[in-house]
Amino acid sequence: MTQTELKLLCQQTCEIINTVGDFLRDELGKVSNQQIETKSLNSLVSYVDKTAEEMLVEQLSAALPNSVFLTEEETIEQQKGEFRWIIDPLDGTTNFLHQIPVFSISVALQQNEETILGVVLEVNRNECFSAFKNGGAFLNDQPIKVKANDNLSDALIATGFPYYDFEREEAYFKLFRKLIHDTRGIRRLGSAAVDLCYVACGRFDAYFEYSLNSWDVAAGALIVQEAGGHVFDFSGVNEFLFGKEIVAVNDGLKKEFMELIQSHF
Ligand code: 2AM
Ligand code: CA
Repeated sequence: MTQTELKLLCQQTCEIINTVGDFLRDELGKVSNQQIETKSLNSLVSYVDKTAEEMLVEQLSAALPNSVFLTEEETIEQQKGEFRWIIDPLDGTTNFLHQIPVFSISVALQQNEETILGVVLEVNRNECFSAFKNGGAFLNDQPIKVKANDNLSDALIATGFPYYDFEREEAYFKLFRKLIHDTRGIRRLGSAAVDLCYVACGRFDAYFEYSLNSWDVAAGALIVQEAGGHVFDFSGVNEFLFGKEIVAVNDGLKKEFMELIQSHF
């Protein structure tokens, strides 16, 4: 795919994701307790996630014929192929169901298993973050950059608390304790895709979490990289997509923050 085609597809993806964002906004507050299923410990889903996914699959298939899908709700057969969309139709389902205003839609496109496009819509603020490979990162058409900060004491850190996998909680909370002393503070928004986009646009300096899935991070990770930031797994290599652990950090704090992660995990 040429850069021009990729740019066009990125714009189309933003338009598609916006129509699904309208649907999520319309459904907010309408889901009854009987309509909520528990997939696994603390992992919730409703018709909203599934319908949003079906809307995305239909429109993205039309935008890129012969593409295949890896999706959280598995409303379509999960396949591998040259062009594969990795989709979370509602990232932050718990927030959505509790009417806490941080949730998003995350769509990434891979070509031969390399991520080439990422779009995340933060629904409540109507902020569309996007990036394509070697094309830079954008927030509603404005270019974005990670924060120029190399001072840990001035850094605002995002994380996700463990909510079902408590195997590494000791290491996690030891690092948490260190960070509340050594940084400006820690936030837990509840949508990994939004956390990553907030690192990309400089609102957060760094973000770390474990036990995530590829659809939570695929789009946001490219957006961070294209905004001049870095994304790793906890060991400092590139296995963040399927490795179930991720660190995103601005350029100035890369070395110091990765040393902190590696000394705890
Ligand atoms: P999801 O809403 O798509 O499942 C943040 O910790 C990440 O974990 C989110 O991206 C969210 O993605 C996922 N998650 C799933 N269940 C959660 C829960 N009960 N509390 C917090 N995050 C949850
Ligand atoms: Ca989800």
